[in-house]
Amino acid sequence: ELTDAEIHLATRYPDGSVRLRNPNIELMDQDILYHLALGSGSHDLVEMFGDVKFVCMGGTPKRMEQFAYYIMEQIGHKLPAGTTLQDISKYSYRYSMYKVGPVLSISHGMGIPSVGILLHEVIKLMYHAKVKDPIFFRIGTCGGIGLEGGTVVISEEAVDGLLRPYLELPVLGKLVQRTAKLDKRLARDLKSMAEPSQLFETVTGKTMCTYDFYEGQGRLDGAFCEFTEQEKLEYMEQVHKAGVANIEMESLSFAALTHHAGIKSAVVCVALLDRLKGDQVLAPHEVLEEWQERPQKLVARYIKNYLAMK
Ligand code: R2B
Ligand code: URA
Repeated sequence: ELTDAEIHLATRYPDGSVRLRNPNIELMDQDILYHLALGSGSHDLVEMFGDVKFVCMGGTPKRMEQFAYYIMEQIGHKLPAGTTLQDISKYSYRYSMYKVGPVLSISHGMGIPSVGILLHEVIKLMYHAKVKDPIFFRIGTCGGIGLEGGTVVISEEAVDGLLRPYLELPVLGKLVQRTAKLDKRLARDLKSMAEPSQLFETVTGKTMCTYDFYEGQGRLDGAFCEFTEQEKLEYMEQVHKAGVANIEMESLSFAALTHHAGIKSAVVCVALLDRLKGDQVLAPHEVLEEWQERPQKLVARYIKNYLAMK
């Protein structure tokens, strides 16, 4: 097993640009990033994306559009006169992508398959655009374990529903396993920048990533349920004891694929409820809206600070 630093070196070119661990790509005369509605033949990807430093992903197109406007204000970025923010991937009808100076804000949809497809194409985009040392963030929502709704959770590592710290994917009839590691330093730096708020807490912990929102997260309120509340709570206590602070549906793929590409990444999610107390998301719309801004604010603070130190 290689250390983080070794993987980081082995997977990047000496100048920090993203190295693709796939010899086929450079042999192709063009690479179509189908789900982004972009291509290396049809677009000048270096010109369009060469200045990117941060890639921020979250579930919904609306939230990522809001984040794009928010980060624009925070870093004082001005759009060229007479232009407005455009969804670069609009014609994919799959994901939305906004670019604000060095920041990309992209929606990833729900679940490991959706974020996985996106990551393949965004990592290739970084390679084609010759971006150096990009940092990836997922800003999302989750269920907390023993945490009040509104609590922000910074992931230390991602585990699956069996508490295994890797992504498992069948490839050519065999199971391939990829370690789901996140950047420890980045997580620590984010934690140190957390708002000392009386209103909510920011914590760190393991994040459990599941293949389903209902049965896969031990909910009693799906269309099907074949376990008791007692069994659900025993499982929650067991994973809680193993260090799991929250449950969501993308971190495993996000951590595994960024780590495999030698890209630093972090996952910051706000808990919408405490899974020890219930299953339904009951908080009113306005409350949910405000909660979802919390991970955005933290990541924006990191980006702002990073750019100011340059
Ligand atoms: C959090 O919220 C979504 C499910 O409601 C899913 O994308 C996730 O990880
Ligand atoms: N997202 C999830 O995946 N689970 C929750 O409980 C809430 C949001």
